[in-house]
Order: sequence, then structure tokens, then C-alpha cells
Amino acid sequence: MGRTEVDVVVVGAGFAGLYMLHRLRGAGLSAAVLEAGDGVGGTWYWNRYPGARCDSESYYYSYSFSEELQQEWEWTERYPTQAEILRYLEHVADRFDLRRDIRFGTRVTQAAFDDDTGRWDVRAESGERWSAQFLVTAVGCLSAANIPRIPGLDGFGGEWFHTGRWPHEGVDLAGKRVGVVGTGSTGIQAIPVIAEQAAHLTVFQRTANYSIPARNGPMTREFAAEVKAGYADIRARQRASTNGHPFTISPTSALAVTDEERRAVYEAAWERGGLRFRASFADLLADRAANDTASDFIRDKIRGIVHDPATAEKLVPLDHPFATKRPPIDTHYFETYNRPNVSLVDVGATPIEEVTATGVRTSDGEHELDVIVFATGFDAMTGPLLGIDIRGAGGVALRDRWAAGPVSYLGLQVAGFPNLFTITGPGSPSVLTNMPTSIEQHVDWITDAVEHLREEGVDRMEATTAAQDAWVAHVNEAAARTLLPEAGTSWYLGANVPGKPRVFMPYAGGFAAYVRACDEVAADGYPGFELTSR
Ligand code: NA7
Repeated sequence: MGRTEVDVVVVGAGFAGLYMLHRLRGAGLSAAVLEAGDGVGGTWYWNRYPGARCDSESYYYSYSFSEELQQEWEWTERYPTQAEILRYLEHVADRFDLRRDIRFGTRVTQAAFDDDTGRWDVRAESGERWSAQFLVTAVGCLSAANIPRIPGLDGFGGEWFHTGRWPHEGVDLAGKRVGVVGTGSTGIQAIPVIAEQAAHLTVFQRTANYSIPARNGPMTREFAAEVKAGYADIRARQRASTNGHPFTISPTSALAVTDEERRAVYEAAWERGGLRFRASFADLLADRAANDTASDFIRDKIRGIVHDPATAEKLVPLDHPFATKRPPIDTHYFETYNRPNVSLVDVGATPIEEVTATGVRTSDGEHELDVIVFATGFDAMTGPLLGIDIRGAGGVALRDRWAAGPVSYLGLQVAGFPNLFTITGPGSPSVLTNMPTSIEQHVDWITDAVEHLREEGVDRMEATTAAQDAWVAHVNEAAARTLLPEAGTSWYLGANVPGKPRVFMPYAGGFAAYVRACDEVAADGYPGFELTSR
């Protein structure tokens, strides 16, 4: 079968792939975007589970590259639903005429760098092939579903679903006995909604989680107008921030104020709701004693909300400090356990042993179910990349290169894999940030790099091993300055997937510091990269 020749193959048509295509076109390059789904949207195409919505606020979980786009689009709620974000991305695809270069229903299975031609040979499941000078992965960080291998699942007589592969036609849960496995951000969004639909809901919790009320509500005309008038400032604050959100972390230590003052700050943050709770004090992620004040505040809130003391104690997180795992936000999550049709099983204490024909059996007995919902997360960051057989110079497999955990330079390139760029790759801060903010930065940087190569008449760019080693050391130091590695079960560490190497994957030095590092490299002519011509 013949190969389609393009300058760039982009894998994925979510937030990252769409903007990458737009920028490449603007730079005069030809591109093919290969997308496994039958539509645009990535995360927001697949995650259609009940209650799915974004934890970032709508007005800034969006592209900043087009003033017209941000002025014309109307968000309806403080936090956008999956359906609303999908409509937004479909609108973007149409408005910028992107679809004509996207191949839907095309799952990339292999990509190999050809040392002789200096080009990437990309193959899809269908057998179709593309040849490109550059390969850009826009495959997402949370797109490879983690489905636990529980004995007996194949013999389950009811239906089971992973939240990240939810049927597009929906699932009728009315009158059903439903089990939800997992209490991360997804489970915590889904559980209150499923509880309202199901006859009975059994939650299987392995690790209790902190959660902050979202305080969702309609987007008022006044706030929308204020946002639209203030976008220049909002976007500047996002880019100068630690996490890509348009708010700054308080400069005050949690330990520098009186108990009453601290309590007032936390109460106000709890009432305002959302991820901003994390920004209440300067040192919540740097100092254990400071963090304890926030963790204890939330534990007390849980005990105050949940009526049954035994259930409340099971829901109180004790194993990790607040926000060392990605903190969920919720709408009546803890309140849901006060409903008569909801029960909680602590599978940390009484583990799941098997799925039977009629339900889930834990070490203390069987729970009869019609539907099992796995809200068990993803093989994060590396999973989507290693799901493709990627081979660099000399035929070296990325799977082998990353056997002991991922390495990269700036989270954007891997030594030995010339002209391959990874948007939101491991070693970048993306998963610790508001994702579209990181995505735009990555895409802009990659576009600039490719344009630089063209201007210089150079055709190959590859991270050096020395620069990669230095960056990996810097990523490790940045993590060690925080409490983040203390969450032993976090997906940041790969700990949620059995057998995955325990490596802290994201760059925790802050978004603004990361942008500075990337900008300096570009301004200085790309030190740490070998730029060569054949
Ligand atoms: P997460 O945050 O990885 O949460 C997955 C949940 O599923 C978590 O409570 C896990 O418990 C639980 N889990 C995973 N495997 C099992 C097994 N085998 N048995 C029981 N429980 C299990 O995924 P989400 O989809 O909620 O969120 C992912 C990101 O999306 C989130 O961080 C935001 O960035 C958006 P554990 O804590 O590992 O003990």
C-alpha cells in the first residue's frame, strides 16, 4: 500500500491536535491528523460518563489563540459539561476549517524513524501508511483506560463499563443495582449523579479522597461580560502562574497566621469552591505541617457532612496529604452517602476478590449488581504513547527506552527519537496545570522550532542525552521540593497501574518556570538539541 507524504503527522484530534494543525497550516506545512475516534475532542469525545465535566472553570479552560473565538463563544456554566466542551471543540474544528486534514477512525499502531530517509513511517490499524518529516503526538495524558484485571470479569452476567469508554448512546441505570469502583475525580463526579438514577449504588473505595465543593452554577451575563472585557489580563495571569489557572497562590504560609485567621481563609475557600482551595496558602504542597492544616480542615468537613459516623470515618483520607493526588472537586459527593440507596465498601480493608456472574465478591461477601462502572483511571502519561509501537533511530523502541520510566528533554523530545515531539509528554508540567494553557504553550514552542529548522535549512532535531539527563534530574529535584511524591497511590507516580515503574512523571517546578526554560532554549538557538542535516 502506498504512503501519503506530508510534512507532519499529528496523532490525536483533541485540544492539542486541533491547535497543532491550525498552527502548522499557518506555518505553511502540510499535516495529517490521525484520530482513533469518529469525531474531534479527545478526552471530551470519550469521557461521556454521568456527571462528566471539567474541574477548571469554563472561561479559562479554552483556547486563547483567537480573540474572535474567545469573544464569540458563550459558556453556560461555571464548569463546562463534557457535552459543552465537545460542542466547543466541534465549533473550533469548523470555524478554522480543520476537519479536511483529520482522518477519523484511524488508530495509529506503529511509527518508525527511517535512518536512511530521515522520515517517520506511520502506520494505522487499517494498514494505511503515512510518511512525514515530523511526528507530533497529541494523544493526551489520560486516554489509555486502566481496567483492573479482576478474576471473573468475563463471566459477569450484567453490563460493565469504564468511564473513559462510555457508550455514546448512554446507559440506562434506572432501577438497576450499580457498583462504582474508584473514587478519583471521575468517580467523585459520577457517584452523585448515578445515585440519583440507580435503584441502589454500591461504591467500592480503595483509597479515601479529599474533595472540595465545586459550587457550580450558571454563567451570569455580568460575569461573562467581565471575562470578555478582561481576557488579555486573564490569559497573562494564566501564563505567569504555577498551574495555568488565572489565580495566584497566596504568598502567606499557613503557619504564619492564627488558628482563627487560617480557619477563616479555609472557610472562604470552601464556600467559593473549586481547585482554588489549593492556593489558600503558599506552602500547602511544600510543608507537611502547613498541609496538615488543610487536610484536617477537609477531614472535619467530611465528618460534618456524612451522618453515619462509621461511613464518615471510611471516607476520611488518612494515607496521603491533601492535593498530593490531583484533588477532585464535587457537587454533593459526601452528601450522597446520606442517601438510603447508597452504600460504601472499603476495598482497602476488604479487597475485591472476584467478579461473579451476579456481582462483586469482596473478602467479606458478595455485592449483587446489574452494572459495574470502572472509574479506575488511566495508564497516565506514558500509556497512550507506549500504546503505539514507536521506534526511533537505529530501530530502538520507546518501550525499551522507557522501561525504567519515562525520560525526556523539556517533556517535548526524547533522545534517540529525532523530529518526534510529544505534546503534554512526561517531564512537562501539563497534568499539574490547566491543560489548554500547557497545550497552547507546547504547540507554539513546537511550531517555532519547526519554523526555525526550516529557516536554518536544517532537517533534523534531536535532544541530546546530556540535556535529557539534566532535565530528568531537574524534574526529580522539582518533585522532591514538594510533597507530591508522598502520595503512594498516585497516578503521577504510575502507582495506579500494576507493574508500572514508580517514577514521578510531571514537572512540578511550576508552569511559569517551565515556560521560561522553554523560551530560553528557543531564544538561545536550541541548546540541548542537535540540529543536523542529512
Ligand atoms: P484516578 O484519579 O486515577 O482514580 C482512580 C480511582 O480508581 C482511584 O480511587 C483508585 O484507587 C481506584 N482504583 C484503581 N484501580 C483500582 C482497583 N484495581 N481496585 C479498586 N480501586 C481501584 O482516575 P480518575 O479517572 O478519577 O481521574 C483521572 C484524572 O482525570 C484526574 O486526576 C483529573 O486530572 C482528571 P487508588 O487511589 O489508586 O487506591
